[in-house]
Amino acid sequence: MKINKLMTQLGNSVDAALITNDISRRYLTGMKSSAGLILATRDESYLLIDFRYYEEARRKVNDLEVVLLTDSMKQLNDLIHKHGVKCIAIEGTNMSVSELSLYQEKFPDIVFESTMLSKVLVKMRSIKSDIEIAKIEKAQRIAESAFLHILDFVRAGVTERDIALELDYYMLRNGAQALSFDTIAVSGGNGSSPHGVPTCKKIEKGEFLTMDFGAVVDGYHSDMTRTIAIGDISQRAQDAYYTVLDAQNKAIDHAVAGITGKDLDKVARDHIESNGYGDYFGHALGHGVGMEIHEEPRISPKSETKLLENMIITIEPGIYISREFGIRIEDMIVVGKKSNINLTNSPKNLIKV
Ligand SMILES: [Mn+2]
Repeated sequence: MKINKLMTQLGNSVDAALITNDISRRYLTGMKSSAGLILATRDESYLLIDFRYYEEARRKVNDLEVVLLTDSMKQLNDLIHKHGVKCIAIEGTNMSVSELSLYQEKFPDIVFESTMLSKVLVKMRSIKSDIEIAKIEKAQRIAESAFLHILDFVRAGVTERDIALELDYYMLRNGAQALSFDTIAVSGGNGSSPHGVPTCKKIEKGEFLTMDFGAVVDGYHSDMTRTIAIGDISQRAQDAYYTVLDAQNKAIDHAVAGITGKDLDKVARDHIESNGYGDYFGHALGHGVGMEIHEEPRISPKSETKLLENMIITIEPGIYISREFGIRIEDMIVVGKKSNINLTNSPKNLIKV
């Protein structure tokens, strides 16, 4: 039924939509494939898909007519004429210039509208259905059980790379179909780059270890970060940790429908600034999560987007002091009308191993 909703939201200025992007196609059909086209018209919608996926599509895809893809341009041409299509919305943010010129050359009488479709799809995807929320929650359960597992594995002398590999292996062994992104496990001075790459550096007593990781279930991603202490750490490092945690908790309290991305970002940023760490939080507070690890809405100082019920966002403030240490704490939140649900159950009080 997503396809009907899409056509309604596109309004009357176009009479068809041509979907060419893999993620959009999966979102609208519920089926993963590496090639294929959707042509949605006012009366009927078609999934043109090749032999490799045709049988599966016939079984799984109900709200589009499944057509065996043989000659895409000829088949599109037939459908365009059959439905009297004159203006087609295309995914401007995903289509290459050469692809667009090919369509324009093959269909000189058709007007291609390249901004609306991407916008409508991004907005639709940002608001999750109960089924989508359940998939993300399942992915998160796998990640947080990996976190519990890693607490037993981590000790001084183990390398960052071994920790990352252990997290990956655990998640894949316990139901993750893929990893959300390259797992981050960084310690000590290496932790001050937010997206640092795990190295062969051994973690040492007195350091922080930051782990940012996630699992994929049915195409939906999870995203979490925890920072833990190896042995005793300095008072200054502890203060910074609790500044990040308090900033995060404050922001979570404000993550309800109606607030803009920039106002939510400001809640955490103001707290970090007022504690003297304003220069050390150099990235956005969070982002939407779903079929892509980073999607709408953005929770950044520039984002005018208002949060809506059933958006899933991360809240991940940090403090990074060059060559000394880095701290980040990240939870995933389902936005509600007046409150929210935190999908991340892993403890946040400073853990010392
Ligand atoms: Mn994240």
